[in-house]
Amino acid sequence: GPRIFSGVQPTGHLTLGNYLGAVRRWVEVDQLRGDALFCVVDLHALTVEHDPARVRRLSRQAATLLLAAGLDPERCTVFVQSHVDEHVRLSYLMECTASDGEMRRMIQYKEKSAEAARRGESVRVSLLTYPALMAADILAYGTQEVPVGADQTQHVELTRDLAVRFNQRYGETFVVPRATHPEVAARVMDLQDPTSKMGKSGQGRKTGVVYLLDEPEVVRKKVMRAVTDEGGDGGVVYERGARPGVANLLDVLAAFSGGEPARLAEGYASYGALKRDVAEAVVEGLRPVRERHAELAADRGYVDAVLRGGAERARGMARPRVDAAYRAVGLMG
Ligand code: AQP
Repeated sequence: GPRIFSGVQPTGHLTLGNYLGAVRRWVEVDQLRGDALFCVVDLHALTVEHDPARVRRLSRQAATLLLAAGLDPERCTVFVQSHVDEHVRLSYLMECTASDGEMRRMIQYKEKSAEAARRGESVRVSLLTYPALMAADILAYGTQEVPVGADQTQHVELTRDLAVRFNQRYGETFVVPRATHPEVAARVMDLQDPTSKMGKSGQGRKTGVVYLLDEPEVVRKKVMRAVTDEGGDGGVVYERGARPGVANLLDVLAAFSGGEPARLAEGYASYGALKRDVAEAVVEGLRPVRERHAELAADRGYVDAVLRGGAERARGMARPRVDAAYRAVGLMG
């Protein structure tokens, strides 16, 4: 099967967006058909103001959740980015391949640097160079496919550009990867602000964000209070542009129950009935993940052993290519 790589940042508690946009497909599709690596990308969590103890805690939680969701260490490689030095080694070569202009054009950089400025915080250099590290994450493994949510498209495009440029300048070294996205719910929106992506970072727990570890009662409340759009009396229609709140709920429902969001809409006379079904679908869909997480969280030894084994395997896969890249650019090796 194809070589597959993807990751999740320990910048907050994992969300329904992470699950539907990425993790669920890693479990149900990618680990079965490919030679796949999944990574808790902890170095990326240091690009914005962070609390060391929290990052450490969230990294362990994210790894535990990946296993709870069904990643099977017998079928794929699960590890923590900072355990494998090759990522940082290659990141530097990517910084030497990219231009500052292409880094500054990244939407995530623009948004997060503006956010830092609003809060009166300085912008870390690593926030700008983030895509170089992400390119290294992907290219180190000869990755062919990168299963991600729609928000990561731009970074994967840049990764492709860097791979092509490096190969042209220094000789064939990297595989040029492509992004893959789920058919529905590639971009789950915030329930309170359906024009923004449901995101995990930021302080405190947000009411528009469903976390994978939320209790069923909390999930129900959040969904029932989701912002909907004007005009529910005429029934429920799927219109992403004009009715983003309702479209988001229909996407989530479709992701769990199957079927087309526009078709599902036809079955509802009111927003209330739709929300009740969405709430139950999410609660039931996340229940096995939450239960398995509770079991695994009690077994630190198991999770640690998986991550140690994963890092060792990942290192073995990355090292030859990163060494080759070092030689190719003219380092003595
Ligand atoms: N809302 C989403 N809908 C669909 N897919 C999503 N992903 C993230 N949010 C959504 C996908 O999940 C994978 C891991 O994401 P990440 O850890 O890089 O992104 P994040 O949760 O958005 O984390 P941040 O950047 O810490 O949060 P915010 O945005 O709040 O600043 C990726 O495949 C991503 O596409």
